[in-house]
Amino acid sequence: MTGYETIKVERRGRVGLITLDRPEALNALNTQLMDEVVAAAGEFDRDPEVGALVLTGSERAFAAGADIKEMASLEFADAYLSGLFTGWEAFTRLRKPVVAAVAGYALGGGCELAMMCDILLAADTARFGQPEIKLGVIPGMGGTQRLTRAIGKAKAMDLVLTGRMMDAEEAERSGLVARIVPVADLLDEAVKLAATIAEMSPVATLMAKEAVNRAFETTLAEGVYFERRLFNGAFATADQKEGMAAFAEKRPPNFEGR
Ligand code: CO8
Repeated sequence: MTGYETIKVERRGRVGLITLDRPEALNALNTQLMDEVVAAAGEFDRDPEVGALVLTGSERAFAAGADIKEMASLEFADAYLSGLFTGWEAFTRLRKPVVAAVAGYALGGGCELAMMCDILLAADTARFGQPEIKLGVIPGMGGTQRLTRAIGKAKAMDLVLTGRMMDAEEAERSGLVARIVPVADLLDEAVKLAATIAEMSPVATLMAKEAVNRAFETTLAEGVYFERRLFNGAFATADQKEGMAAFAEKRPPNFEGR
């Protein structure tokens, strides 16, 4: 995992940590950064020693959006034919849980990238917004859809149509973020959270992520049916036997991922 120029990548125990690192542009998401994040995250996703990922930025910005300077002179055909930024779709197909640790600005594509993650942990300094309307465009990496699902139409319209930012308190109140922590503790808390997830049965963890995400793609009846199939399937794993035996024997489980 070397040779990256726009991100830093490290392992902390069973947690794969990716840090966006374009400080000169407040971590604006250009094509190189997208390709590097997708490559590094994909490697962690395939690594059996990794159980969960953390994606973070700097104290000043998680990411201040897609790179406006890269996009400014594009014509329709350039954007359409190149499939501009569609590489991020691979990020949404990661199978392991990803914790977004957000401090400072998470704007435009930055907010959209945070919403592609599975759990959003915010520093008290975090500020979220979809300011694309002020640039004469609209969100293009899922913002109108994921934000609306996360916080409902009223607030999504408010943010998308005015481009205003919301602070961490409002984001938590609205259901966008799971928890707020002091900015100084953000990374430690995010890694701790990911490490907790990484201690669970890997099979059950992937099943749980898959099942929750299904809720956004299907009807309630189909979603419950999908969940039941996975739930029943969990009884074919050694980890289910171990988890339930450990409970009965009043000891911590030792999951082997089988
Ligand atoms: N792109 C490129 N460069 C950026 C970006 C960005 N999104 N944001 C900040 N920068 C750069 C600035 O240009 C500046 O560089 P320089 O020093 O060379 O001028 C440097 O980062 C520092 O920024 P500021 O001096 O502006 O810092 P401030 O603290 O004064 O302001 C803000 C911080 C409020 C975050 C401000 O930088 C800002 O408003 N940034 C733009 C936010 C924005 O509009 N984001 C949305 C971008 S559009 C988008 O994300 C669309 C996504 C969908 C695309 C999908 C296509 C299919």
